[in-house]
Amino acid sequence: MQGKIALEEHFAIEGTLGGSEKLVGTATGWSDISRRLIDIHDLRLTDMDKYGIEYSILSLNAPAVQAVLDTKEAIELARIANDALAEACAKRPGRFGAFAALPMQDAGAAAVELERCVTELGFHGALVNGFTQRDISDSAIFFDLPEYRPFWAKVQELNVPFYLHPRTAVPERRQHYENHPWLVSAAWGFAVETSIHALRLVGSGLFDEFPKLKIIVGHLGEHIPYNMWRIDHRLKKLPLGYPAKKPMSAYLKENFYFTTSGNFHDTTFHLALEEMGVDHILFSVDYPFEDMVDAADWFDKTELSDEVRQKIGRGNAIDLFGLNFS
Ligand code: GRE
Ligand code: ZN
Repeated sequence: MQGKIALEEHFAIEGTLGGSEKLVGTATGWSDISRRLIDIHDLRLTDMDKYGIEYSILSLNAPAVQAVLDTKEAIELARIANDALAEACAKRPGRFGAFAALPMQDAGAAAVELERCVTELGFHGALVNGFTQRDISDSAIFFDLPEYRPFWAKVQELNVPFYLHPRTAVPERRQHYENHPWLVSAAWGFAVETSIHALRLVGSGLFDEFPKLKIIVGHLGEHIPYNMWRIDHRLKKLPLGYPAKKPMSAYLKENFYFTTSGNFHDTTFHLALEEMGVDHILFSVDYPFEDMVDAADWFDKTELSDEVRQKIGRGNAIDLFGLNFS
C-alpha cells in the first residue's frame, strides 16, 4: 500500500542517544540504529519511499526526558529536542510531523511545553516514555496521580493525542526480572510497564473527568487486547475499589488507539482489531528499532479489505490528527 502514515518513529539528539544505547546493547546492531536515530532526511526518507510510507510522525527516543532527575534540566532538554524536531520537520512538512517530548517531572511545565509545541510549532500531540523519574533514581511517578489532572485538562483542551510509549522499570525496581535481563525491555517488560500505566489511567477515573482524551499505545496494545474481557469479568466479580464508572473495556475502546509498531503478526493483529474496532488501530513501524521492510511487507499483505487497509494504514491517522491530506 502506498501513502501509509506511521506514528511511532523515533529520532534522537546527541544528548539523548545514550539512553537507547543502554537499551539496545552493543551486540545488536547499535551502530546502524544510532546512525538511523540521528538521521532524518537521508536513510529514513529513502526507506519511507521504498516501503510506501508517505508521512512519519517523529518522536524522541526512550527514555530521554523521563529519566532526567533534575526538573529544570528535563524542561530544558524537552525544549531543545522539540525545537530540533520542529526544524527538521519544517524542511519536509509533507513527509514529517512531530510529537512533543514533555518534562513530566513538572505537570505545569509539561502542559506549557505541550501548548507551545501544538500552537506554535504545529505538533500533532505528545509522545511520553512512560512514568517519569524525579529527583532520585529510585522513583517512578505515574500520570494518574492527582498532580497531573491539570495537565490532562490541557491535553483535552488542545484536542491532541498522547502516545504512551514504553520504558523499562528503573534498576532499583526490578526484583521480578532478577537474573533475567532478557525480560526487562522490548521482549516483555516494555509491555508490562506500559500496560500497567494505561490501566492505571483508566482505573483512576481519568476518562470520566476528561472523556475526550485520546491515548495511543503501541505494539498492538502492549498485551491489553488479549485480556480485555477478563479484566471486565474479574472486576465485575471483585471490584476491589475500582473507581471508574464504566467497565475498563469501555474506556479502552473509546479513548485508546493501538498501533502495529513492532508487532507484525496476523493473529495478534486480528485479535486487537476485533476487540478495538477498525477506527482504533493504526499502522506504525517503531523505526529504527524495527525495520520498515518488516512492518510494511507484513501490513501490505495481511488479510484485510482494501477499505480497512486504507483506514488502518492512513485514513485513521488523517482523522485522528486532522491531517490536511486527501
Ligand atoms: C523503543 O521503541 O524505544 C525501543 C527501544 C529499544 C528496543 C526496542 C524498542 O528503545 O522498540
Ligand atoms: Zn518505540
